[in-house]
Amino acid sequence: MIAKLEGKPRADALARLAKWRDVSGRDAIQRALKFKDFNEAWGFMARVALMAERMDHHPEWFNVYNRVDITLSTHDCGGLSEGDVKLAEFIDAIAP
Ligand code: HBI
Repeated sequence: MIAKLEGKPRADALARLAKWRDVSGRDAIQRALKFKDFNEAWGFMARVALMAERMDHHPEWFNVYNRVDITLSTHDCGGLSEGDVKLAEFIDAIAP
């Protein structure tokens, strides 16, 4: 069973993820990204998808042309977990 991230480890992790916002009404984080065009957005999504498969941890996302809105949460624990933090950090590292 995956542990829900709580207490100080959670606060510390969220403090590092300055570009991510809490989602109202659920235990999840969200970041909106904008790219030059669809090609760049899709290239980014492909890299995230490969990492998501490696991690067995997947984003919820919405893409229109050069926009990608990403929500991270862990369904297996009904909230935020270390997997969400790791995936968010990877996304931050490759985001424009
Ligand atoms: N991705 N975000 C997220 N949350 C999960 O709980 C999750 C996942 N990817 C795969 C996965 N769980 C598997 O453990 C199975 O539940 C399919």
